[in-house]
Amino acid sequence: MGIDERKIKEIAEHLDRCELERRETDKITDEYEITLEEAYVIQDELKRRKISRGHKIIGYKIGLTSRAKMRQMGVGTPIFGFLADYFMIPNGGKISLDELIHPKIEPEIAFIIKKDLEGPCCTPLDVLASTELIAPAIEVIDSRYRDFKFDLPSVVADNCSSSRFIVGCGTPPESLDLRNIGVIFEKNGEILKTSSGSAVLGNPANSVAMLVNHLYNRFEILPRGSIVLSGALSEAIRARKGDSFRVISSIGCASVKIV
Ligand code: 0L1
Ligand code: MG
Repeated sequence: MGIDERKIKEIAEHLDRCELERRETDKITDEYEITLEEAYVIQDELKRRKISRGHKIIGYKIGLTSRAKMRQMGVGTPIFGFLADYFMIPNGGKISLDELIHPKIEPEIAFIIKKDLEGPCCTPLDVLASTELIAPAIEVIDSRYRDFKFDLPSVVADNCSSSRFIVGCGTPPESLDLRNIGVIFEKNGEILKTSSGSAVLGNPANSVAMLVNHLYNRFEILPRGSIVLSGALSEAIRARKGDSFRVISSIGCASVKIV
């Protein structure tokens, strides 16, 4: 490893404080040379800090799930972050802009997992067999880096810009073709984008299977009860005070207001 344990703790503390104090920072690779593996170790330390403050880890998110975004970042696989309990906002609820730095909103499809899932060879079929519900969701990303300017190790260390999320009512997956779940993304009652489940790596169950195999490589499983945000269905949109966002889909709706 290029950076030692002390540096890992220092960087995790710095990113944690930036989140808690709502302040931007330069990307960490401006100061340190960090590999992707080291970035995940920093993310683990960030998770450990939150757990030590009494928070629970209630799920995971997958980022960079469109081929275009992967190409832009020069990677062949998505990236993975965790969801802490305080990230979750009730459906139809409000988020105060003052709590965040420069939030952006993404429409997503969430999975609620009913049976533990374990790699190393998890498939989309395994994911569906272990999923209780599929639900429309909204992810609020809020990179701690100035102007969302980062490289791959920096964004992974920063828990993949995770910040808040909203999950709507769910539907069991049995009767669904996930590729064809139609989704309308609205801001203040106007349609910003229409898309379908296939925008996430061809099928959002693919990205969840990749998450499970990634967790296996880190000696972890995806435990039952987890919420998984499978990836953005379209480009993230900057949120301003007074904006309302809605994800309307054939399986239900999720909404949030920024106040
Ligand atoms: O959830 C996402 O797809 C975002 C991953 C991190 C990259 C970003 O902040 O845009
Ligand atoms: Mg996302």
